[in-house]
Amino acid sequence: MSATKLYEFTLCPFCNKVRASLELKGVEFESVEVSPRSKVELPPLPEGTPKKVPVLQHGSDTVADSTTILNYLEDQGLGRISFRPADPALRTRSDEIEEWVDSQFIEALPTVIYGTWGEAAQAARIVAASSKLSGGQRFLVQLAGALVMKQISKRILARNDRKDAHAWVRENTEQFAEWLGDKPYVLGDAPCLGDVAMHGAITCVKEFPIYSEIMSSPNIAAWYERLEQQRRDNQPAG
Ligand SMILES: N[C@@H](CCC(=O)N[C@@H](CS)C(=O)NCC(=O)O)C(=O)O
Repeated sequence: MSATKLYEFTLCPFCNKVRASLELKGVEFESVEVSPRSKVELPPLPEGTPKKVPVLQHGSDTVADSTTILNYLEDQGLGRISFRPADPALRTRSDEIEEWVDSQFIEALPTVIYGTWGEAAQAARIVAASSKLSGGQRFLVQLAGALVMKQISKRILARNDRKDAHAWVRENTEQFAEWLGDKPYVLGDAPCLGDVAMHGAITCVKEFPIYSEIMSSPNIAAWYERLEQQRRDNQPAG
């Protein structure tokens, strides 16, 4: 049994943030896919913690919320790299960018994962492939999930006064590309929590049409590949 477990949904961008941090750091972990409705797989959570994913279990610690988990991994000094800048001003900026990824970039993602029938069907296929249900039951549950998410996606667009989901995500990507400029990472020569969060969020849409639109920015494509290379290089042996 692995000492570190990540409880997650395959298509949850917050979970992808945590997975990105663990993989980039080279921390060995076991992924536990959680059933979206019952969430029976989740371990007992600290009192008052919402029953949401991601949840990380490390030894006797159970930690919820993607930002709290990323900071927990830094505090524990787990893995081969630290993503927290030593300089206080850079650390504040790194936290701000990480927060922007949550509140702006991830806010828009459901609208390009479930926004069209084609996207919702693709989402249903991906979720079905990672679920433990079998056959027709699996298909029906995932289809129902995709239909609900399609409605949620409409509501997200309305509350943000947006009509074109893809244009919205492209705009957010351009904002990140502007911060990145010609630097290897968003704050300079070393990746920070902002890079990790953005890398995880983009990985979440890798199998959707928006991914190629995001990658049409040469700076973003080169930056993403730089982190991917680190992820591959840091894979735990075994
Ligand atoms: N602020 C939390 C948000 C987590 C979150 O919203 N998770 C969603 C999945 S993307 C969830 O578990 N939803 C299930 C539910 O609300 O019942 C974080 O950063 O981890």
